Amino acid sequence: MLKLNHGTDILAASGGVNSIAEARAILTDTLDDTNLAKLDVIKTEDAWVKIANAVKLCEPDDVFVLSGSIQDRDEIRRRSIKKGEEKPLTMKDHTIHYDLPEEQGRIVDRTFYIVNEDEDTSVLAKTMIRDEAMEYVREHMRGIMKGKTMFVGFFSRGPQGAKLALPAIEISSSTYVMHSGLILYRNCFGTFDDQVKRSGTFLTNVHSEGLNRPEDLQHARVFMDRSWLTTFSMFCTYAGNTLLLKKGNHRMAVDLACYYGNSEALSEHMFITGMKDDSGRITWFAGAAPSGCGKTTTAMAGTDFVGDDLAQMWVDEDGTMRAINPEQGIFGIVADVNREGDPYLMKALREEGTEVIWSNVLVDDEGVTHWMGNGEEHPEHGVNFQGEWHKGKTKPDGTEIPISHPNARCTLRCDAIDNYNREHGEDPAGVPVKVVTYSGRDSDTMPPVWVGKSPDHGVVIGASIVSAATATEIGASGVKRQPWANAPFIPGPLADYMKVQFEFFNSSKFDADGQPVLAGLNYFLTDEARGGSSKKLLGEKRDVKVWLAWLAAYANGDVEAIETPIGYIPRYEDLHELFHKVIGKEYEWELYVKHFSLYIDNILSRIELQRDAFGKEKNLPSKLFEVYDEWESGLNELQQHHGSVVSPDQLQAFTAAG
Ligand code: SAT
Ligand code: MN
Repeated sequence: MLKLNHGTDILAASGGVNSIAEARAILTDTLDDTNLAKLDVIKTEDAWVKIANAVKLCEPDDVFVLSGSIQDRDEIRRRSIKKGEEKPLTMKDHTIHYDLPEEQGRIVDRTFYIVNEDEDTSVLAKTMIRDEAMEYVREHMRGIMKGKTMFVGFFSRGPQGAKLALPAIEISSSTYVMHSGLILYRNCFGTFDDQVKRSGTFLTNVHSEGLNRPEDLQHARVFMDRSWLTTFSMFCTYAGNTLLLKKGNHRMAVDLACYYGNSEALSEHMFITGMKDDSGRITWFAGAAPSGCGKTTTAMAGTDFVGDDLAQMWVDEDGTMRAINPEQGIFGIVADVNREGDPYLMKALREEGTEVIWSNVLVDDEGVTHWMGNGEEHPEHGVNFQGEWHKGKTKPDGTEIPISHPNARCTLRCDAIDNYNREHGEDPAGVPVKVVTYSGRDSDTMPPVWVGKSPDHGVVIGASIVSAATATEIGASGVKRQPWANAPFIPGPLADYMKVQFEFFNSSKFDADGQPVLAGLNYFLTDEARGGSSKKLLGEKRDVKVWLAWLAAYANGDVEAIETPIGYIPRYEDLHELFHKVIGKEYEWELYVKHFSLYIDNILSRIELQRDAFGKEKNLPSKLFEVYDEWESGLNELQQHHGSVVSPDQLQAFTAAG
């Protein structure tokens, strides 16, 4: 259980402001008339107290309240360029921001949940005891904004009024962070009080980049105070560490859904997208994937895109599962974004008319951006995430420096993307999700798509996501477990989260039509793993549309499927037709056999890996192991009849006979 408002409130204890009267006195003293008049719109007293405490702790020279007006937005952009956090590019409304070369991603090793002595947390989470974290905040954030302006913005994580939308305050001395916030989140300055009343709470985020020097990075920290719904971030700039509306608040949303959501709410690391068929029917999807495993690509493959990173989902009174995107923009990896695979995104990035903040890509002499895998010609030199760059430039260890960092990003609003469905994306009612997908990066085991036989099986598919390990993470088996692709953001014990997953998807409130189909997806099977000799993938980006189209057809009862011990897989004739119809591609039988034969030894050892790892966790629902048992005994029986590699036609015959 998570106890809210438990233990010392670090922000309040560090700032020393405990009443609205004190808060008013301090803010009246610090803010100029214009900004005080803006803040007067906010009636939520607790918000004043939080802001006053941030002022007392960080000691900024002045405070800028973001009203969300066009003038205020322009002012943030202007200041960001003046301050040097962003530089203008040749394309109108495009800017470039660089994070320090050593801070090109989430600083997982310096990210901690602040916990009370008596609290249970996930074994995967790094935690720090409240008193120690308070010491750290006091020592390192005291006066961190001296000589700087503190910006304060009011945002809604979700369409305003939506059941699971959460209001949040973002406080930062970084213009880049505030500018990103304005693009990625819905400003709710004028309605903040109503949003707080509706949701019963709000989240608070306090960040400062400090002097933004490489030598300070060792002191950089990201703290999530679970009990007081407050985050602290210091000495860093990468948005995943600083714009805590994103992953910082996602972690709190996971906590709130898990412990206060009555098993009818989920907060997931998922895209949301729709597939429209010939009749005009849209089938809505939500899908989990770890960072860098095709989540944005899948989202964009839909005809009706809604979100690419996060989803707040609930069991609705109308018997459906509903999802909203807490964000209104994308902070997307640009590596491998190209015309062929991502036409809509490329259009928004390469044609005038969209406001874009680029980060950590190469800028050439003409002020044009370039990145790896963009399918365009690259310049010989320019400036990138590590400074001056020329072709062949190497690091001290001799390895070549790529043109852009693999985690280089673009920040833009969803409605700049042609397939964004604004009507549904902005609807507080959310979209009714029919299909939930779970995918990772699996080179040799699971087929491109398979459907769980029951809600319980689907939950276990989600629990069993894996991704290829990076060079430094390779374990005995070379794969990294990524439960629900959400594990880095689950603060409490995994057992609590898993229990809610089982209860949610088995909810009796779903009507027959509203019960979502839960499926696995895998785009990363290699030729090598299916008897070939190359490491090439057995597929291409555009195939994603077909996998989604098949899932939509399956979920709507338009196609039959082949039953296997681990779930249902597509029939050849349906895929053959869909490949033609959706992407005009001839889908050969030989490729189908490679895609959908079950490699039983691989699957069994994968189940063993999961069983061993989960076996070390406390109090997991026994259902998890029961589903693994069921899969294993089915696979063993199949193997006795057909050997270790079972083709789809053997599977069909086996089920027919069985
Ligand atoms: O670094 S973040 O987690 O914020 C971005 C992402 O990978 O989704
Ligand atoms: Mn993400």
